[in-house]
Amino acid sequence: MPIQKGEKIVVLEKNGASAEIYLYGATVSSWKSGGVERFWMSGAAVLDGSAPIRGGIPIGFPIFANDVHPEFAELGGAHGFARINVWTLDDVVLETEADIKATFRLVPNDAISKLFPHPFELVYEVTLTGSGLTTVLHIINPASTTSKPWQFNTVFHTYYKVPQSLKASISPLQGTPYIDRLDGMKRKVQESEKAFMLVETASAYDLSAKDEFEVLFSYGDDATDALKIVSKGFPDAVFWNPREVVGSTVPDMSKGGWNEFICWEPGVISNLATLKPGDRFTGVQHMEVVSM
Ligand code: TA6
Repeated sequence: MPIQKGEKIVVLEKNGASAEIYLYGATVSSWKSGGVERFWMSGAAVLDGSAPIRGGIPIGFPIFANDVHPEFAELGGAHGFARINVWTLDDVVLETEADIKATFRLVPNDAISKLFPHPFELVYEVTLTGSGLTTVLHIINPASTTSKPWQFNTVFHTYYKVPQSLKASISPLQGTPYIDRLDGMKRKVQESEKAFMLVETASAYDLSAKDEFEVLFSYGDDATDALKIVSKGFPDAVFWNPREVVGSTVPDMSKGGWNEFICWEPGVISNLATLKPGDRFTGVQHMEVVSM
């Protein structure tokens, strides 16, 4: 079966690869390709729909984090309400010989409208091939005579599973400006070609110089494959790992979890984006397994 539609989880399969998506938050919780799980899921993750899922790809909307835009802090806390609401799966699933695509939607409910009193629609496409996964988020301000422009942040908070987070790296980033969220939001420039996760890091890289930003996610020098990650439409990407001192204070992070993942999170983060009635934002994240 190329798609299994469970009450809570949708499973996609294509050419030996698979992906699992919780309707709660439309959170992609697993992506297996080349016989390897590519996304990290905390052993202590809450999976009953009572808290955001710690792992996979939680979707942040309409806020990224309180330190970046404190004026948005009331919008569902850190990372907003999209990751803590149940999305619906469209009936139509598109399949070709090469891929399978499922689409998920979130529209306002009463609780959301109290926080964010704007008409909106989120449409999320997840496409699986034998070697790749593409996630596309459309954020829509529907046209109507009463609609007004509104602002948002968004993020694909992607947790990549790694054998050892100290060895993994993202490159090429040399010369890329970033905001250091752990150093008073100072603006800095990446000096080395590769960014490693040797200490606690929460840096928002500025990808806006290019419409399409490609990085190589390396598992380490001895790895036989790597991930090519391409993001389109997103002006930023956060590079995050709390390491032990902070990670051990996160209740749903399994002990030692910080050694097992690195987050590279394309998004609209350092500035709020504005959508006028009838406008749509589209952000794309494509991950492809490549041989080394
Ligand atoms: O994206 C990085 C970040 O904003 C960190 O600052 C960190 O707190 C993390 O996300 C996790 O946030 P969460 O709300 O899921 O605990």
